[in-house]
This record gives sequence, C-alpha cells and structure tokens, in this order.
Amino acid sequence: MRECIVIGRPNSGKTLFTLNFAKYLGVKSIDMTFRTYDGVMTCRHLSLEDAKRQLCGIDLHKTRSLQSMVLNMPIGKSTVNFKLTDTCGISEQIHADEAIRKGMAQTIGLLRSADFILHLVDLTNVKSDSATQSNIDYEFYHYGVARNAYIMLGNKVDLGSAKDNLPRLASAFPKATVIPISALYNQGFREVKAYVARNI
Ligand SMILES: Nc1nc2c(ncn2[C@@H]2O[C@H](COP(=O)(O)OP(=O)(O)OP(=O)(O)O)[C@@H](O)[C@H]2O)c(=O)[nH]1
Ligand SMILES: [Mg+2]
Repeated sequence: MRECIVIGRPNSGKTLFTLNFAKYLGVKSIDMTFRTYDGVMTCRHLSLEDAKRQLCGIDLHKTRSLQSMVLNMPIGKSTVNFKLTDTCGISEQIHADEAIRKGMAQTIGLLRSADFILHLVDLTNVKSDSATQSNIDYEFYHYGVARNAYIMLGNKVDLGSAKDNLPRLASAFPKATVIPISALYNQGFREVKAYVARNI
C-alpha cells in the first residue's frame, strides 16, 4: 500500500489537516495506528471530534510519533487504499526532550520510504530566511523536489496575515507546487485530493 506522509514544523497544522482530510474523503470515525520510535504499535478507534480534541493543539510537539490511517480514494471506476501518516514536527534546534528528538528521527526515517510527501507550512509564520539552507522548510523542499513526489501546502490561509505571505512562500520555494489550504475549513482540499490521487 502506498504511503503519504505529512511533514512540517511543529504547530503547522499537520494533525488537523490529516483528520479533516480523512473526513473530506468520507471517513466518519478514525482508526488510528500509533507507531513509536521503539517499534510499539497501538491502535485506537476515535470519533473525529474526539480525535481533534485529543490529538491537535496549540502546544508545540503535540504529536510525538507516527500516526497513520488507511483511507480510500475513488480513482476512475475503482477505489485505492492508501496510508496517510501524520508525524512529529521538525525544527532546526536539537530538542531537550529525548522523546521529541526520537520522534523527529522517526519522521526523517519514514520520509525516505514514503511514496508521496505533503509538506505543511504555516502561512502566518513565513520567515524572510525561508529559502536559506539553515531553514528546515528549505531542507524539506529541497529533498521533496528531488524526489519528485512532493507538494507544499501553505496552511492557515483563513487567517488575516496568511494571504499576504502566499507570494513570499511561492518565491522562496520556486520549484514547489504550492497549494494554499485551510486545514480548519477544508479549503484547497479538492486540489490536494487530485495530487494525492495521482501519486498513490
Ligand atoms: N485558523 C487555523 N488554525 C489552524 C489551521 N490548521 C491548524 N490550526 C491550529 O493550529 C494549531 C496546531 O494544529 P495541529 O494540527 O495540532 O498542528 P501540528 O502540526 O500537528 O502540531 P505538532 O503536533 O505540535 O507538531 C491548532 O490550534 C489548530 O487548531 C488552519 O488552517 N487555520
Ligand atoms: Mg500534530
């Protein structure tokens, strides 16, 4: 089964996107598989509302391990199953918490084997050094473009300051396909779905 991975900085909206995109594809409740760095797997069945309440949040590094769902995508006359995996956010600093460092390493490990990469960027937080090599978003971009199975999602477009940052994002990452989305309000999901369908 092909796997799509959702990556980005902490708090960029990865978990909310994953859950609302699953809902957009017709999921009524969530069967989530959690995979920790040391190989422990657990499964939980959650309503979408409970999943959002428990798994999303404003605190940095709410997600600390891989969280996967198997979803269906109608393609032509058939339906294709694929795995959508939310990850521990990555930042430039070496984090003081060992669990978070291991979570980040787990994200990077999966990145190499994932079939399609969805890179979320918080549009309210586009920095002037976005295109420099010291920026983790640049690292993701560079890797993703080289893999040729990658899109960048400019998230939180519903927020005031976000729209003004879209041109900045597109010019900082000129080789990326950038789709403005709102993980909160499902904006841009039709386009994301089309890209996912082409890559699973
Ligand atoms: N307004 C708005 N808020 C959003 C959007 N996407 C996410 N958020 C909010 O941003 C915060 C972080 O969202 P999460 O989905 O938990 O972010 P994450 O990238 O999974 O964060 P970590 O797990 O900590 O790495 C939450 O308070 C969300 O409600 C969006 O499109 N619009
Ligand atoms: Mg998260």
